[in-house]
Amino acid sequence: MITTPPLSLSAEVSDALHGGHPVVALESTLLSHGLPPGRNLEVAHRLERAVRDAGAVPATIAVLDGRPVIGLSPAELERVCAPGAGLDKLSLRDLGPAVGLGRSGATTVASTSALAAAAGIGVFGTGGLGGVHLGAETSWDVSADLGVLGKVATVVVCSGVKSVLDIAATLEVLETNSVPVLGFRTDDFPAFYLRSSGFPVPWRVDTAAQAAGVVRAHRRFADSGVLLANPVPVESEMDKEVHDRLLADGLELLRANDVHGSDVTPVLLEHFHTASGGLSLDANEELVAANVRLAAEVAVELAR
Ligand code: PSU
Ligand code: MN
Repeated sequence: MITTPPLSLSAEVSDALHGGHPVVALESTLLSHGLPPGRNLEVAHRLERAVRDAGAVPATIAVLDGRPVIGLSPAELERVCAPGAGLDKLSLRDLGPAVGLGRSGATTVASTSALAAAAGIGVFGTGGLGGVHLGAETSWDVSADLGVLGKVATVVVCSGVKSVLDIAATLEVLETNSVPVLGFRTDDFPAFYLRSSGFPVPWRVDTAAQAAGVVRAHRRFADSGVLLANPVPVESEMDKEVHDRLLADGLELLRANDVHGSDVTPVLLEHFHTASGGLSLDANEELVAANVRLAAEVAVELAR
């Protein structure tokens, strides 16, 4: 008989879910593939603290030795963040193989959303969403994050998508997938390090309670997710000229080294972090921290 390991929920997360308390899912790819070792563990702890301070229980998600873990223990968090952890980046298509073969890996927005929903967690805070890559008309590189958001009833709080992506096309695909995009206290869709991508959001909310009201109403009409787009805090936004230069160099680096597919985001992030002398790391950390705090506030509203 073929058996699949069940979800491994931490006692704290399990108790919170049974008691109807707010829980916020957190992904592990941004830690293992998006931030340097050392810094990633500090950020991981900070994110969990931010969720707790806002009155919710954090559930950081990863696959460890074939077990889908919902709510990593401190030791498991250290393992995911360790230098040379060598974890695979697991999108939703990779969950079956990783679990079936007993492997370990970090979860993306797509796989974290799916695992969180399976565990009964409906709110998820992260940094940036995957999207439609520039040149997708020939490469077909469209992140599974977009398709999964179209199918999983989750709320993803993020700072939009990076300008390395085709932002107009990404917004179109979100529309096709019936994913409402809400700007939090903004009329512009954010571009990760920058507060504005130059593209408007279709809807704006100004409070967590309003966001929760929209989510509840959306649930009556569709099973798709909701994207709550929260711009990087003003004081942490990158200088636009520096950003544009790093982006142009980064795109050239990707071309020169023939980087494709799931390696694009990690390679580009690494380039930004080194070439900006750490400025982009600070922006990255601050925006994720703000997003998970907002996610917790929305989870608290939804649990009322
Ligand atoms: N954007 C970021 N940082 C990240 C990612 C995206 O600014 O770490 C990660 C997220 O886990 C996201 C994934 O779900 O990359 C998308 O990868 P791909 O484009 O290969 O689907
Ligand atoms: Mn891709």
